[in-house]
Amino acid sequence: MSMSNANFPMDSEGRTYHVGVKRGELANRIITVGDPARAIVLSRSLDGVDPSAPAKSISANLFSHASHRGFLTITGRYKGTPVSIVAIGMGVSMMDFFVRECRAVVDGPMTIIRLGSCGSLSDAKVGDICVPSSSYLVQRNYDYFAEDSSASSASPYILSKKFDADPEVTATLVKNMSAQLGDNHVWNGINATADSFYSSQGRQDENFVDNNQELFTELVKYEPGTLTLEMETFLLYHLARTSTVAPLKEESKVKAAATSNKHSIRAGACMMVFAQRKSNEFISKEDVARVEPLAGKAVFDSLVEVSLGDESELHATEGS
Ligand code: R1P
Ligand code: URA
Repeated sequence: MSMSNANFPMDSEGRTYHVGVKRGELANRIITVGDPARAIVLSRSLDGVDPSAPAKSISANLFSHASHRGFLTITGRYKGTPVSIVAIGMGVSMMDFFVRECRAVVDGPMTIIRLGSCGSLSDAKVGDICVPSSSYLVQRNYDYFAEDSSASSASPYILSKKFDADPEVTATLVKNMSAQLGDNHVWNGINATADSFYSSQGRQDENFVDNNQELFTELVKYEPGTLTLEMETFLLYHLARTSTVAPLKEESKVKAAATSNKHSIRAGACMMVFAQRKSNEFISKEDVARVEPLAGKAVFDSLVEVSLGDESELHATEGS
């Protein structure tokens, strides 16, 4: 594979360096997951997929591409509307590769919804769904642990400001999740995205110095609505908030800024509770198999229900 352009590498076919997608392979409406097996489960809800086909394979009716860096893209239609499913693996770096590389090869506005798993710090039980209206980042303060650290008063974990999901996407997800799973299994609140599954999610590990015994108390004090901990949503919300309607002519910039449609990406997320951190319970395989397809349907329904925004305005800026 030979790439050109060190600033944003692409191969001779126009495929991006890590996700490996090119123009025409992705829909403007995307559901992103961590686990490729979850992507395949969700693909079974797409149009034209035979429900009796082997559960672990991708239907030949759908476009699919597995990249050399572990991203899996599946594109098809849901109730007639083009949608893509992209499995990205874990962590904020993978979310960054995914959002930037997909944005680069899709024209016009996009809606991206993450369907992930999480730990619950609240009363949400294993198998419940949390739909966060906003997310902040919990980062290990690496300097705190340095040999020569003079910052003895600094905190071992740094908490960022919150970034919001698109409110309409969030409200639609709550409604559609409730329709699939029942109101009492759907929660709406704040998510904390951590830079580790372990230390910055308050897991105790005697092999390392983590100074995280008080972390849950600190999170709830910082944001009393904190319901969940996982590893990607903050970056999705952050990149949607910083996405531009580009390229823009000067007059379009003014026009775009004057509307609510000044970002090219609308984002939302929902997570299945896999770990109940207060009771220490972990979800069973059977519960995952029951909840995943239902949650997937709710996300697809939301993706096609929410408008992409004023496409004519965004398209009008193309080629400028
Ligand atoms: C950790 O087990 C992984 O699970 C969660 C976390 O965010 C992290 O990626 O989400 P996914 O199930 O989407 O991967
Ligand atoms: N994913 C996470 O990041 N944390 C959990 O506790 C469970 C799933």
